[in-house]
Amino acid sequence: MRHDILVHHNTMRAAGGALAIAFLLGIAGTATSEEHSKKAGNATKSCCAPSAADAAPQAQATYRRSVEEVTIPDLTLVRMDGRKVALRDELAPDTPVMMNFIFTTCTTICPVMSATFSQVQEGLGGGREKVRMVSISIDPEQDTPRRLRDYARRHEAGPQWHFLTGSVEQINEVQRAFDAYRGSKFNHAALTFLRGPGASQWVRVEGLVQAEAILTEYRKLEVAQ
Ligand SMILES: [Cu+2]
Repeated sequence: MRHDILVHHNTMRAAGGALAIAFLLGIAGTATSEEHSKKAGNATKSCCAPSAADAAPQAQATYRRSVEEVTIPDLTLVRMDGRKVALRDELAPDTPVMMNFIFTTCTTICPVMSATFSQVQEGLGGGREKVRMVSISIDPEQDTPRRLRDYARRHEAGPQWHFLTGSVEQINEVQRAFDAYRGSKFNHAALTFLRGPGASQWVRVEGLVQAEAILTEYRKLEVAQ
């Protein structure tokens, strides 16, 4: 069961304003998670199929926030350094975690989300050492550890930011656990998940959010401890 809250940033930037409003029109007023998922799915389709929305995806100031219980699947994935790692260790319970799903050849929302994560680590400054950032590829057949390393370098990922891949089945299982599975990589949603140390609940942020929003959510987690 999730409790959805639509978060409005009063610092909405002029450049992002129109997009944020469009985003609001797209999802505002959804009453249930189910309906919301449907809308999120539609939004995703317009993201990755050729359409006007493809032109220039930008981070937005408004997003949907919910809190959910997630059972992390007991899987061994492959990190970009080639090492096999237990997903449950990568999402270490004693460390705050920020997580997203991406694939390296995406030309729509993933580059934006990765640029945002890059800005988030920047914004954390020295505090970045405390956090674990995890990007899981939803295109494991293409995204070899080597490709992930190149991608990480492009986004100037620090040592706290891990990229994971695995088999298609494994990756689908992880996505299902986070209610992020949309049938194929061409139909994926802009989602960021955050969890405080030792917490079982995850904050789910839906939308192509700005780094500032993720930092705000992260600080809330820190305060909550
Ligand atoms: Cu993408």
